[in-house]
Amino acid sequence: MDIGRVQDVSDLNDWLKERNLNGHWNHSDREHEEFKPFLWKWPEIHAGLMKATELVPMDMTGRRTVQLRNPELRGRMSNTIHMSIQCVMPGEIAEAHRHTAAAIRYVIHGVSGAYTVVDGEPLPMETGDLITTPGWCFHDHINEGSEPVMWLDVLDARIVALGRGLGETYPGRQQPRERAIGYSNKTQGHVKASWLKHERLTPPAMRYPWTETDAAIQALRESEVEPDPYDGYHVTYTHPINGGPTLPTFACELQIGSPRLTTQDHRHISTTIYQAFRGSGVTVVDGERLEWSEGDIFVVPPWSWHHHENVSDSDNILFSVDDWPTFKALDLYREEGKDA
Ligand code: GTQ
Ligand code: FE2
Repeated sequence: MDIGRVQDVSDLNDWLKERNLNGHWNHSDREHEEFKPFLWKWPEIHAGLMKATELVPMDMTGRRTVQLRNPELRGRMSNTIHMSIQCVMPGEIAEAHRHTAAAIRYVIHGVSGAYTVVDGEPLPMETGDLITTPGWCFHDHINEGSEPVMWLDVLDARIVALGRGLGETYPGRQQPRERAIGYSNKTQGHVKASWLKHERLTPPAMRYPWTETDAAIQALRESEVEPDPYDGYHVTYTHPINGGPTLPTFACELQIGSPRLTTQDHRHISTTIYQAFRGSGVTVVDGERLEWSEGDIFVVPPWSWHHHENVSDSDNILFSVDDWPTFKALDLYREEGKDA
């Protein structure tokens, strides 16, 4: 069509569309990036993953994972962070590679003799441990134990994809294990080797053992401090160098809900993905009741009002990942609380 023959707005919309242009008044072509809360049941994730251990050998896939996908987002779980469940069977190796995306592993079923090896250091995987794999560190996963090891993977893959994610394989299936177990925690945790320069801006791979996390939440639970009105007794796993959130792009957090606790509603611009680590409860998101049992995973989309209810007589524990560090770094973070 020639511009001279355009008579009305509809003609103009067509004319623009033919040229890969669009008027701001014409909203119909806008890509849909909003999504609703969603919950995945653990028995289904587990059954699918166990079947994959029979049908999908490690040489068919670099990683044997089941990805969580939000029905409203094509092939994605959220617009920023991504979660999968991974299993490595006894004797198996998930071969070494690295990528610009940073990852964490939260161990659901730990096994003595299972390790994630990050830049030459084996990090043991026991139940409830959190292990970081900062961006561009080589990592492979090995299981020298006698049971399947299982964990949650969380990657900042969608954030990295704002540009373009890069990755490469290691020359060889496995890295040599040239560092002692516990080396990074011991030398870059409470005390630091003062004469060694840390060239990387990203933190070293760290292991946050469950025994220490559990001790921290129990100490808070038994203290006189008032819990957070929105999240109860809530902790953030700290970045070992700057004391801030776990990774530059997202924070790993954990909260304990005491029996019959109902938190207040709030909303924030960040996305939160929860895993019910222990016990059961209900999270109400924009009026929708997500009833969760142990192992279930659910996502609270940005700017959705939500609160948590512990309707049982025992404590529950939610593990979560939240992309708030990305928003704060860009001065985009907003949050609102509703007073009870
Ligand atoms: O274990 O290295 O779920 O690279 C997705 C990409 C896990 C891993 C995932 C990965 C990994
Ligand atoms: Fe990886």
